[in-house]
Amino acid sequence: MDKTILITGATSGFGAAAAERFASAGWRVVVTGRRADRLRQFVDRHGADRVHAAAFDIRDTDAMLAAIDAIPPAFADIDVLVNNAGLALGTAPAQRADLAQWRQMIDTNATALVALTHRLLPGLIERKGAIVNISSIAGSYPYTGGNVYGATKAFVTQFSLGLRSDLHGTGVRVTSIEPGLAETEFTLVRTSGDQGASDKLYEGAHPITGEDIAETIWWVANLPPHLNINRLEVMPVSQSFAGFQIHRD
Ligand code: NDP
Ligand code: 8X3
Repeated sequence: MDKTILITGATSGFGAAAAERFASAGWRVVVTGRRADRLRQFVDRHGADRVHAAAFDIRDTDAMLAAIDAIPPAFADIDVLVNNAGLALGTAPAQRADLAQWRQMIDTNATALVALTHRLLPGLIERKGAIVNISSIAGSYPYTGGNVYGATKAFVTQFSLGLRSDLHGTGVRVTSIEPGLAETEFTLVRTSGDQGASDKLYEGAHPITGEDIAETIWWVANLPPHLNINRLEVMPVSQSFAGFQIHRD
């Protein structure tokens, strides 16, 4: 397979599973994230001829641009960009939320995603590549405490649809994948390391796994070139919809 994929947030969860999926199938994979040790382990497992690791904080645009410029020639022609790095922080309602956490979610989930996409777009157009954005059901269905996290994901979904429109005629494919309850490090991060809360949330729910979403990304990226999946909402069978809340005097 003579193709290259760049996956952000490849140190854990969906990103790590997707990196594994594509590297195992013989793609060249550029993996990014802040935890350099995990990226190095991935290179050690698959070999430096198949995997290039770029460790940076994606909120730091200069560091991100420098890391992209430093990608070795063998990995520089990126065919598929997976914008996966992201996080939720906190579950407090807006009136009790931490503004710094809100800013971190916006900077990571929205601003950084836009900056990286902007940097890679010319090459993706040249190669008729693909962009896969990891959004969330939280971008479509509001829930208490989801406030800014949900808003960043609504942004990701709408940005994906806008890109589709702008890229009309270029052959570049754009997909917004919108997962529901998935067991990764997501809840550990959201709760600032509360393993008990994370275990409790997923217990008995048979949540989505990293491998499930990796397989979804694989499917989307390997469809015949005349097909584009615009939006893909994925939930575990155990998750569905509930009603509105009503406050009474
Ligand atoms: P994880 O916490 O397991 O993985 C998140 C990844 O994002 C990590 O690799 C982390 O790398 C990276 N990341 C976070 N902040 C930064 C940063 N500032 N700079 C660089 N990399 C960063 O969670 P998931 O795999 O679940 O999350 C992946 C995506 O899926 C996110 O966008 C999330 O919002 C979305 N999602 C998750 C769902 C879920 O229920 N799990 C459901 C729907 C969507 P590192 O810490 O090494 O920097
Ligand atoms: C993660 C899904 O429902 O926890 O994006 O917000 S949810």
